[in-house]
Amino acid sequence: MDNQTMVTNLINTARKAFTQASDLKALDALRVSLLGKKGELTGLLRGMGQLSPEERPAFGQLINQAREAIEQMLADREGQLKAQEQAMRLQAEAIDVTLPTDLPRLGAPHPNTKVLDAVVDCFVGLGFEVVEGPEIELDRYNFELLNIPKNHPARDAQDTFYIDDNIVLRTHTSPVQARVMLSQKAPIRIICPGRVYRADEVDATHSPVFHQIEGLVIDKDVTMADLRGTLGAFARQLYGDSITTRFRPSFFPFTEPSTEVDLTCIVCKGAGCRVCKGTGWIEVLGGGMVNPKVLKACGIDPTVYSGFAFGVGLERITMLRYGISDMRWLFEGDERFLRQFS
Ligand code: 2U9
Repeated sequence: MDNQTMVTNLINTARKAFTQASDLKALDALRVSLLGKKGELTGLLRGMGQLSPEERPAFGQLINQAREAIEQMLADREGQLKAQEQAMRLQAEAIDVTLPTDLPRLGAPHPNTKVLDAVVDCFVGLGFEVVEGPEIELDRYNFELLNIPKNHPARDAQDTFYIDDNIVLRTHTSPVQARVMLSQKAPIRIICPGRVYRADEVDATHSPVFHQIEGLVIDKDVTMADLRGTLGAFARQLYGDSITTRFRPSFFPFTEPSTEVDLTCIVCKGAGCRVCKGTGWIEVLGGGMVNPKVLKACGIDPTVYSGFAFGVGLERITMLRYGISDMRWLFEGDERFLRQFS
């Protein structure tokens, strides 16, 4: 076999071997077997010693061409295999970002919070400010300034939690309003939401801890008509335009005259149903004109100023808003209940 044929055979065999090398390790073994010190090409080169000096340059050239061809094949195959390996690795390491994961468990606003936010929005829109005050109160602010006399049943230890003779857990948020009247000048336009305490047994409609939202407006020429307009706007904003108010005479020591305020039943829209016991109305609020005795006790001249006040139980309107039939759900922190308001 002549040299040319030998080299051509070597190149052809190498080409076939390169296509068969299926990974980088096999490719490296092939490189060693072809180009290494003990490799086939080196073996051919060794045979050069047996050639005549005239034959050597042509043979050397032949070997160099073969080396170049083989190195090119090696580089090409290496490129292919590297690309192949990378593609395989990318596929193996692929992450499906659409797979569901362990989501953090998000909380939800308490239904009381949602309703309170809506009430606050409504009154802030009417120009009221939100004021808070202490839950542990002096008898003076909780009762005395509000014209609740010493023998009044509300003062009884059966109804009120006493810390000592002089200190109580507030039974309403009215002491906050008394504090504002004593420390600020008219005009006053405030709502006072907050936690209040009464010595009640727990049942579907009572809790010893609940929340009130009370409002107070003091200015010149404030009348019952202003109370009607304000509570009408409140009813429409919270429950819709079809809801109106009905005022019935009542009595509170701190307002004179006093009124209980019904709203059109939000379930049947006045037609009569179980919730309104067939009357078409539900009792929701209380209110009235601030008793002149209270104005005076709180440092406001009742011959110059008048005012209206009202109060509403937050749990009551939350229950109506969401159709909750038992108040205990609002205090138990049961996630199955609370999740429904997220
Ligand atoms: C001052 C003067 C007057 C606040 C008022 C009511 C009527 C009322 C109830 C609603 C449901 C209590 O939570 S409830 O059980 N409240 O009926 N509240 S007038 O009158 C005030 C407050 C402060 C200085």
